[in-house]
Amino acid sequence: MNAALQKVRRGLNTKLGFFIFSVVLFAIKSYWAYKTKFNLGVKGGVQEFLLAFNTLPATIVFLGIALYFRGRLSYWLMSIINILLSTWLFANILYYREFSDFITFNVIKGSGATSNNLGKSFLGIIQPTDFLVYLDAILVILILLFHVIRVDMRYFKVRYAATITVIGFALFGVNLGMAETNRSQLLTRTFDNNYLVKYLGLEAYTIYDGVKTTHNSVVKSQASAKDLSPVQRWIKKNYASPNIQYYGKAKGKNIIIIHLESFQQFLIDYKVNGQEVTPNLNKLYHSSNTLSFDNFFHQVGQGKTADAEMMLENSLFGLAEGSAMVTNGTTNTFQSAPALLHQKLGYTTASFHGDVPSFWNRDNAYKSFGYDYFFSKEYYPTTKDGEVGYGMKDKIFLKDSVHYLEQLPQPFYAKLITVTNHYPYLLDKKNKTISALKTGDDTVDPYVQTAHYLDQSVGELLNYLDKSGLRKNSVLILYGDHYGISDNHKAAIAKILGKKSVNNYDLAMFQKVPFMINMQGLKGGINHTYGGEIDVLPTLEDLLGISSNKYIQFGQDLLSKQNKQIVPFRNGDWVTPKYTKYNGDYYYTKSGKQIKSMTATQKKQIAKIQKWVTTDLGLSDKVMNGDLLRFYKLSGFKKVNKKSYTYNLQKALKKLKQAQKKKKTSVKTKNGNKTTMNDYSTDAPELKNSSSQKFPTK
Ligand code: GP9
Ligand code: MN
Repeated sequence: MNAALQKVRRGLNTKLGFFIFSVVLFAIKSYWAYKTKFNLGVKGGVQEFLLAFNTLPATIVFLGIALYFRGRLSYWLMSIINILLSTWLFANILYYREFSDFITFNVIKGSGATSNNLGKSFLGIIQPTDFLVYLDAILVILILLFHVIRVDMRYFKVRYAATITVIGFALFGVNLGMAETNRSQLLTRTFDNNYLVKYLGLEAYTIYDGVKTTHNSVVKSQASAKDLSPVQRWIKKNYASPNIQYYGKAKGKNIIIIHLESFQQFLIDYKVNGQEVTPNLNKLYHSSNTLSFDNFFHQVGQGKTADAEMMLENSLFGLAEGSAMVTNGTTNTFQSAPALLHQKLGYTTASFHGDVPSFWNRDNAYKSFGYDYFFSKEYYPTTKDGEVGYGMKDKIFLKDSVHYLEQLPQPFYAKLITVTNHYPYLLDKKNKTISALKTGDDTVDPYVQTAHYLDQSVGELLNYLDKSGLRKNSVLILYGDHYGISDNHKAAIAKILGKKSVNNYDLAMFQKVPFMINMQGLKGGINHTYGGEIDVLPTLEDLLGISSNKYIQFGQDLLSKQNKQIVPFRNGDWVTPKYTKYNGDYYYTKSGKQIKSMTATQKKQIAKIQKWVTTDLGLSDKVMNGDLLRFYKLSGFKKVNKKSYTYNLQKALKKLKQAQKKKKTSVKTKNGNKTTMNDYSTDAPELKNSSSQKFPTK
């Protein structure tokens, strides 16, 4: 035994021995992290093997860099590289916990837009065991500091170092080969980052992502007008012509979009201890003047809220990675809802959000979309204790938004983006008026409490709309932007659904979010059409009577009889009324039964759906990545001039004042220039002495 230990020690006293020791520790650590910190969906022996094996090549190559250096420097360099790689792993663990995905260069590039807030939620989600990713680095450093081993000062030939690098690359070759056999087109299909990490490891994934990001900027410079032809053909072929029963029914009405943050469909009619979580939304959902969709899915990728916005404003998908609003929002040309409605129908357009304007690059992207106004946090009075998580509490936000809403010349298109019902569902005691769930998962349990708060906030807004008379000439559109409970919380989801466990079918159906259109005189009811966020704009265009197959939009009017009812998820999975594909498994949509072996006909049908989904997403990506709308002349539409928009507080307030003089149709003007805010009542405890609220004037 002693002799063996001696041998190990002697081995560690050589540089090569120390290197191997570091590599093995790092590989074990990475494997541990893959197994416990991520949800990579490893299935079968080959994948299990690769998950362990893929930790080696990159570690050998990266730590091996130190071998090219001499003496002590070489040892310390190895430790520094270890710390850097570990930090990258650490960052990914945190990011993954929030977004179920890995960090991409596009996310980093856009971090100026998101960093304001990410820190806040990350602090709340760190777990003590996350720090174990530094364990091996610390161990190695202690060994060096306390001279447990001798530093091998001998010259390590470059030839040997190069051999080790080559071994690293060769092992990577083996890794890639095995991965490709198990999963063909791994690198060409870029739908899922989880696959890349599962098969190739985090480091290889990162490098791949870097190459792709560089490639993307090249793509833009190479794109040309002729790339539009396949897109136009596709759009024409898939155009679903409007439904005469609804066509133009909302003409001239204000459009009020209420963005329900992280709000899932299961909350509708859901009860906790016999108490309805969302009584106001339930009422709206069942109203005979509301078109409510019960097979409507979110389709966001990493861009979450931003992707939802991108789809709703443009009927273009977000990207497979990062947020299109961040990477392309500033630079691309768009033909978005605000600009269309303004140019075609004379709408005043505004977005409202109680967060900083830079988040998701809204302050730039909204200009490209043609939003006349963007009322972000700085436009609102500061209320003591008035914020939680990402921004203003919904009750305060919605109430204070009316101050601007009533000043918008009508008809207006206004989007109110709530935020309190956002992970990790923080809310102070005085605002909690329903019990938490009892799934035992601390991040899931308070979800219903913030959802309940959001519902009350919407209830208060609806009361105001009724009282002020605004409701009569407005269409309300409500939608949940994406899931609130991610797939990582399977046990809790099972409890919520009253099941023992959940499979991929349950998870797919768990991606449903509400979509409601409410308007006096609208023939409502629960509509079972399968659709998603990409379809909202074409549906709205139908209601406004401006539907056209000339727009480059990828959605289909949900009211159209020709709707195809194929709902692509951003990662290439999909739902149709007949089949569902989620995480590689197939199901019958109606019964939820898994399709284990397919008949030849089924194979054909499913391949056809897959092809449609891949083409749809692929062409939308072409438009986005290639900035193709810059080449597209939409008749009767003038290219948005971003420079003519400003969201600077002083300038915008001045502009709003002038606009009301020019077009005397705002609610306030019509009310004899008196505010209608007295029609708004809220029980927000923070606003008990609301007379002291001061809006910025200049
Ligand atoms: C922040 C908010 C959150 O402004 O919109 O975005 P999300 O994290 O849901 O994408
Ligand atoms: Mn969101």
